[in-house]
Amino acid sequence: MAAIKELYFCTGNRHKFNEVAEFFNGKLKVIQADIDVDEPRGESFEEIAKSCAKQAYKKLKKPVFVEDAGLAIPSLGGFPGTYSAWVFKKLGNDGILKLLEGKTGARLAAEFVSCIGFCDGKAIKTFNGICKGIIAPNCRGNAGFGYDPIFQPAGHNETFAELGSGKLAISHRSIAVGALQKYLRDY
Ligand code: ITT
Repeated sequence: MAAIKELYFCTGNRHKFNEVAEFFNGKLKVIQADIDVDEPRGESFEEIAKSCAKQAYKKLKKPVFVEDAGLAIPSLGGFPGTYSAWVFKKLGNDGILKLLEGKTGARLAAEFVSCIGFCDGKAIKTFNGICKGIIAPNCRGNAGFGYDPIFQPAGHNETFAELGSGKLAISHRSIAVGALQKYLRDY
């Protein structure tokens, strides 16, 4: 990683920040910037990430990235998608499990999506990560946050909340941050 030694991550979510900092493992100093940006409603993860990155740069005047993430369940039309934060507050994991009650097989398919928006005042770049899996029949595990107890990544018998730090090796967030890291290498 050449020119950039430290980078601001604009987020109010400490769990997301910790996962990203752990990913970089000191190779890049990540500084949390808990500043307010307006998330446009009804847009894609990508559009939200671009808009928030632009706003964050305007406020900080330093290279910064944001991440818009969420859970998408194809059999529910991609719900909760970009509304994941609001739905988690209102329905929680039990609410999602109720919506899927009695469903089996492919109808339990789900994916975690991460879109990172990076802005340095010259350009806005986005980096995407997807982790596919299924919604588990009940909440399992104590690690992580948000929907981690109900998400079982493909090829694993444990939920993200049971995998603990093992989440880092395969998560949507790690894939997107890995792409950002690659971009910064030739920055
Ligand atoms: P910032 O926008 O301030 O970064 P946020 O919590 O609103 O924080 P997102 O919009 O990216 O973050 O994520 C929406 C919600 O999706 C988040 O609050 C969690 O409930 C859930 N979520 C995102 N990533 C997750 C993950 O890795 N594990 C579990 N739940 C996750």
